Amino acid sequence: MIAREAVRVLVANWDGSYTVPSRRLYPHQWSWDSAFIAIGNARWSPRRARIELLSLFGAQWRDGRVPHIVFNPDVPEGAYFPGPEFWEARAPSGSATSGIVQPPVHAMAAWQVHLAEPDPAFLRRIYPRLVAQQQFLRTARQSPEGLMSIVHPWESGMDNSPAWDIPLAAVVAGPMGVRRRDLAHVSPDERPTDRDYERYTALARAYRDTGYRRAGAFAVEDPLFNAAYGAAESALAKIASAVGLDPAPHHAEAARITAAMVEHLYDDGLFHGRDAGSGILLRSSSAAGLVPLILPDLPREIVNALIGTALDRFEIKRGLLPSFAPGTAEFDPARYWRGPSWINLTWLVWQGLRHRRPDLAELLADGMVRAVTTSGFREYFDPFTLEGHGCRDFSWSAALVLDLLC
Ligand code: 9YW
Repeated sequence: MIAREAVRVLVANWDGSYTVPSRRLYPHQWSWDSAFIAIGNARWSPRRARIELLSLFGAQWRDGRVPHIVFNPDVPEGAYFPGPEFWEARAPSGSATSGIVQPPVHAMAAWQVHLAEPDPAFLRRIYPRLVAQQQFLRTARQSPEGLMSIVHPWESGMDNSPAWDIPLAAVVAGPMGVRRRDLAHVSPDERPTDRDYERYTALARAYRDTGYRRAGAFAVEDPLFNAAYGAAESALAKIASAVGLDPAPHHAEAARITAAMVEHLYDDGLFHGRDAGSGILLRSSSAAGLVPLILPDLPREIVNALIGTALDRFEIKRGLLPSFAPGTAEFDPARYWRGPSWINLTWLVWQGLRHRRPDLAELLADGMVRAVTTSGFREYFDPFTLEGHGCRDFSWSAALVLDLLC
């Protein structure tokens, strides 16, 4: 029943070659959404999942970057802010895009899509594009410590996480210039504030004005982003083997980034962001700090400590992972990435626990199913009451729950 409903949402949000995250709030193609959506679509239409990923990589830039939004030219100007007129960017394919990226979870998705229905031709097509995506990060975003930086909170995928409060406060806010469109669809208490948006747009404008080359006032090594990068290398190793190429460089790179993360981003039971400019660790209680559990080579004692934190500070025995630890001053159970549970974040940690603590993974799987059964495929959920927030019929909530059920 839930699986059938999930497929209904994915079908309703399909636009011919990709799936919108939500019809009204997010009417274009988003990068990491497409990866999660492909993982779900692989369960009932592997062909659709392959098309989803290939269409996203069709808008890859010459430097290898995969833009965080690919705009649909048929959507009226002004339906989404900031739209193509703000970003002023175009992929070699001719598509209008943004100029920033999102966590590189796509290699992981490509491998899952292949597992659902083996297709070496698909793997051969997507592999060089996935490699180029990683190469862009190594070339444009790597610090001397070997970690990858994000240059905008939107690149973390967790826009208004309290983890960014300090580095974002250093950004000089500019005028937004245009009316926000999100508030036409969802309540202001569930979204980032106008002050946040003034800083987001100032940062994006500054990056745009360097031709998307030089970071502005925000450069942070985020644990979720770096974990996704490392997990991508592990997935690329499997893909390389499947297409008859040498997996060894990918294994080596996965091991290297894992070690660098443990050395520079880990402290006291959790991974944290680090300011790439000052090298200062940005200690916070974001659930992004648990996502390195997806790294296969994480040392055993770190795994155990993360599990301890997940149990004590994130209370995952309740079945849902809050995006920020309850019991902190910043925690807000209804405001976007400042506390609510998100299916993608919970799914990533579920992946990390599956082979290490199947008992806990099962609790999270049950919790995700309970959330959507109680409140529908909402964008995010109160981690205690399971009340749904944000938009309805949200694609990755449907896709990832479908993955769990199959
Ligand atoms: C925005 C589409 C995106 C997600 C992000 C999430 C939100 C707001 O929605 O971003 O306008 O881009 O924070 O992770 O990809 O679902």
